[in-house]
Amino acid sequence: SSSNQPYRTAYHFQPPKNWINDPNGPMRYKGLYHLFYQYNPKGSVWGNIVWAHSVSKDLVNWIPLDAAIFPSQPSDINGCWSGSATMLPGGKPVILYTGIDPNNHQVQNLAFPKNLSDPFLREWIKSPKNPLMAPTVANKINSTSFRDPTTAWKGKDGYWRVLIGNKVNSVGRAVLYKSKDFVNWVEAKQPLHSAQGTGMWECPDFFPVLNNGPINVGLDTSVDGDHVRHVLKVSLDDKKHDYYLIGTYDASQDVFTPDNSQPVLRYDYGKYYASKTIFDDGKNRRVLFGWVNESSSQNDDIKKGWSGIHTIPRSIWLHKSGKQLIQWPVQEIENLRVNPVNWPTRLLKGGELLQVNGITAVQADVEISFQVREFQKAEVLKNWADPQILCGMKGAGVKGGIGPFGLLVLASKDLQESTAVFFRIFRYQNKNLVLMCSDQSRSSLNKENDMTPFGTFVDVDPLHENLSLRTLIDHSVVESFGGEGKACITSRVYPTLAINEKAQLYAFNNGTSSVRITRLSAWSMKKANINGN
Ligand code: DQQ
Repeated sequence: SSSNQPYRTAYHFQPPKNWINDPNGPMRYKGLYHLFYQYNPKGSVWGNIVWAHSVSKDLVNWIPLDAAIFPSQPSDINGCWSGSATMLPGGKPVILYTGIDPNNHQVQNLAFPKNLSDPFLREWIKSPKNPLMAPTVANKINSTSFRDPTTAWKGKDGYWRVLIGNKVNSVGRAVLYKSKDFVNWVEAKQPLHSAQGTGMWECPDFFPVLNNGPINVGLDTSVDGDHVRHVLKVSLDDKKHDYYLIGTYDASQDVFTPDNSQPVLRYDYGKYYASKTIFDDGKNRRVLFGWVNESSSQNDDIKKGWSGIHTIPRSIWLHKSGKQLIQWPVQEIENLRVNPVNWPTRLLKGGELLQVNGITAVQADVEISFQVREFQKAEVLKNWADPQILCGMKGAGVKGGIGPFGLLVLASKDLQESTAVFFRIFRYQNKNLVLMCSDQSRSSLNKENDMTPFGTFVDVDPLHENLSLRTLIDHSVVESFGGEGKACITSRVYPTLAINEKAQLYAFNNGTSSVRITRLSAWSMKKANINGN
């Protein structure tokens, strides 16, 4: 029950118990969404990995099915690690995944549905030719750094292409393989892309985005042409963050040239890893799935009997500037909204704290927008600083000029516990620089949790635009979207006082300047039906 399990989520994806990590092979088949995920059937720490399987009509409610892919042949006998689905012509899905073989080498395997007329795709058959890609003496691939095949895309020459994450010394690489029949794969002469000093590239993802297109419109993974740009996402094992590069894909040479040479942009500046996207041909959008690990101690995970959740799936597209991606929770999640609270426009003075009454603050969706009108009092930032470190030094309790202003979520009555999601505006090189923080340093009286604050700069000029924040609150997860999806930060928190009906929500301003709240809309969120919970 929720009284002894206060951290289980009500509308974020999780199984009833045990460890989960990466989303695997998401796809849409016969109108149903399929989500597989790395799962330990035997406990709440990583191990014994199989592909657990759930299906959904709406990306919100999920029906659990039996594990779809589990160790059964030499090429995966020590584990079925991450991989992706591809739709072959005629609407036939196939899965490429990493198997761990008897020598603990990482190899790539193919699986296909036993019965295409079953919309649940319950049973999967493995190719007798597995493994299809393997480290050999000849290819010099490191057998412990060769994993996580992408969704394949098809070139105009009729060849399928797939990327496998890899490293050579500290050079991260997206190794490219090509095939005509999806069974016989040949390594290309060079990787699609690589970067010095980045370490192992886990869970690569490679997809086209519309250049200067309408918001929220996605493309099939094989689409190419002058109207698109390409995105390469890699999960950096050394940093445990998902980074992406926007660039140009030269299909004739099979080379990707990013606009920035090193990965700097992240999908999420909080806790978020091993994500992957699909093209959703039902709604013509690209949808992003990602894993959120716990921030609690392993002992606490064992005690509560589970570990890991997924974020709300996000629509993802290229911002009109061409410089960054935009992410927004899929619109279907709004079907869980009930009992709206709307505030009239109002001033939020320096030092003010306003409670948002009338919602279930432990399980909520909040949208708030701020208008800044006086810029004189902005704190001056003399030297560039790492935004996460800035958020650590200048938490919600540190008074500023313009800001900190934002939300206190999962707050206890006396504010002994709260998580602060807020903005602070600096003057830097004669421009306004917007910092967004998700500060969980005061989120719990239990100091066993990792409570390091998160932060990023948001590319919004508050002189010309309102500054918006949307936060999805769900017991132990706080998923925030600043600047209409320009900056995302996901936090895990474990309050001891602000649990269930005791949690409260506030808007606050701890700067000296007033700011105007131009919008506050908050909803209680209904519980979703997730895997029988
Ligand atoms: N998780 C999987 C690997 C992948 C890693 C193993 C990323 O395939 O590289 O559970 O979290």
